[in-house]
Amino acid sequence: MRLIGILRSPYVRRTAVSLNVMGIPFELDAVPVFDKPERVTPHNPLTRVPALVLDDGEALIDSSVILDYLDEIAGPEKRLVSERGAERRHVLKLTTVALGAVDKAVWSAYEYRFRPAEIVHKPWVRHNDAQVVAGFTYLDAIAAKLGENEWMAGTQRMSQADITTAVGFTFAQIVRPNLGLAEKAPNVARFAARCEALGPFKAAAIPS
Ligand SMILES: N[C@@H](CCC(=O)N[C@@H](CS)C(=O)NCC(=O)O)C(=O)O
Repeated sequence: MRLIGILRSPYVRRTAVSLNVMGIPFELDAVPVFDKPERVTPHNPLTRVPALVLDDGEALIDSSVILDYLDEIAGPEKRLVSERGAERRHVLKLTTVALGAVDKAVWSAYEYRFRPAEIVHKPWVRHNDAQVVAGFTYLDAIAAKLGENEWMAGTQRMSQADITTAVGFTFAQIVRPNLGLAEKAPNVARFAARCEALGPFKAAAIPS
């Protein structure tokens, strides 16, 4: 299978890290979507990444949909969101908080990236940034209680909540450095550093 998109995208990266954790081989096709949209559109009518092109040519789009498919093919021992029950709901809730914080960091960052400086709407940036901080503060209270080998949603092994939290935090720190996230969410910072030191994360490191 071929994963289209660059690892600087948190959506692409959480997919790549998940593939690594599950031990599913893939080829990364590092297409920068804004520079080469023509490489993405044939696989996604919205021209967004990630897209995952399967060996038979079928293209899956949107990281959450791709991860759902990967959980399906990985089987019960390797899936990153439990199949049912309270554990599934808890993993999905924490994943959604982390992903929402990522979305909001993207929205703030895009405001500066795509608008001329004189029409950046600061109240909107502040609104989004507050949600980034709120999301990671919520996760911080959970990370504060974790032992060295414990996981965010209390699962026996790493779940999607861990991957999205760590990938999301690393990304948010890069694109919103002025938010002081390491000080506001020190336990998530420590947890993200722990995850980033693991092989599946290092194998999908953000190129410098
Ligand atoms: N909900 C989507 C978000 C994907 C997304 O926004 N990707 C960005 C790259 S970080 C993108 O393709 N942006 C291009 C655009 O929206 O025009 C997912 O989880 O995959």
